[in-house]
Amino acid sequence: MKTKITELLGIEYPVIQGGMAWVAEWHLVSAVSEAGGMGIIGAGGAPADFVREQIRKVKEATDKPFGVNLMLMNPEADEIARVLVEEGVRVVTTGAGNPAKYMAMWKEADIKVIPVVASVAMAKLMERGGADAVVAEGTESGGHIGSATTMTLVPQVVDAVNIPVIAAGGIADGRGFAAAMMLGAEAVQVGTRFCVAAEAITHDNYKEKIIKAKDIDSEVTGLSHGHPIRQIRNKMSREYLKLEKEGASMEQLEQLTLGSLRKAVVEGDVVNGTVMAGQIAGMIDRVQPCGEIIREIMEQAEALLGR
Ligand code: TUI
Repeated sequence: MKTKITELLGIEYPVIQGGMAWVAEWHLVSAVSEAGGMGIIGAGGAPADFVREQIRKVKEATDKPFGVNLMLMNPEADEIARVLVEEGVRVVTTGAGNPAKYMAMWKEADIKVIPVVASVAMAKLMERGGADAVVAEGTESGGHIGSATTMTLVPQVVDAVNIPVIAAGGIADGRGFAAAMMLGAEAVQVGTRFCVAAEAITHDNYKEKIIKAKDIDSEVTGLSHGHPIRQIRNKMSREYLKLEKEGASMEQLEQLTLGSLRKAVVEGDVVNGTVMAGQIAGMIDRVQPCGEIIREIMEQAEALLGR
C-alpha cells in the first residue's frame, strides 16, 4: 500500500512501530523494519552511549529503513540529539515535549523529523518548525499521554496541517488501520501489539499481563501533576493513585516510580513495576512474529478499504 508516508520513509507498509522505552531495542526494531514496516528505537531514559550502540546493532541486523524516538525528558536529550546526526540516522520521532531546539540541526543533516503530538496547537507549531510529518497520538495510547482521543484528534490535526499525519492510540488491527485512513491519516503507529511481538525482549510476565488484560483494565496515573501515564492496573498503579489522592508531593510520587518501567519490562515484576500499555491491550490475545502482525493488519485493512 502506497501512501505519502511509505514514500517519505521508503518503507513497504504504512505501519510504524512505537518507540517504546526499554521494549523497542534492536531486536524488535530490526524485525519490524525487515517485515516492511518502520522500526523505531525507543531511547526512553537511556544514556546516549546506549542509544548509539542500539543504532549500530540495528544497522548490522537490517539494511531496511529504521528510526529513533527521542524522549525529550531524557536528561541526556541534547547528547542523544547529536548522536542521531553522528550515526547517520535517517528518521527521528520525538515524544513528551517540544523538539524545536534540535530541528535546525536535524534538518541540516537531512533527517526526517516526525514529532509525536497530542494537540492541534503542537501539530501546527511542529509544521511551522519544519517537521516532515506528525504522529497524532490519542489518549488511548500507553505511557505518557495527552487528553484527546484518537477519533477526535486525528481528523482535527489532518485539517490543521499540510504535512502527512500518522495516527496512533488504540490501533492494533486492520479495522483500526482502516478507521485511521478514513480519518485522513497516511499511516498508523502501533505500540502495544508490538510490545508482545515474538522478537520483542519484553519479559514474558509483561507480555502475559497485556494478553490477559480486558478492555477496562487500563488506568491513568499522574493526572494531578500534569504527567499522565497510561498503564495496566496493578499494585503499583493502585498505590500511586492512593498516594496521589492523599495529596503526595511530586517528589514522593517520583520516588515510587523510579525505575519502575524497567522493573516490569526487564525484570518481569508486573506487581511492583509499571506496565505501560494502551487501552487496546484487551484485544491483544497472542504473541506473534512482527511479519505476521504486519501481514494480518494489512490484509484485514486492504479487504475493508477495498484496495
Ligand atoms: O512520549 C510518549 N509516550 C511515552 S514517553 C514514556 S517514557 C516515560 N517514562 C516515565 C515517565 C514519563 C515518561 C512513556 N511513554 N508519547 C508521545 C507523546 N508526546 N504523547 C504526548 C506527548 C506530548 C505531550 C506534550 C508531546 C508534546 C507535548 O508538548 C508539551 C510542551 O512541551 O509544550
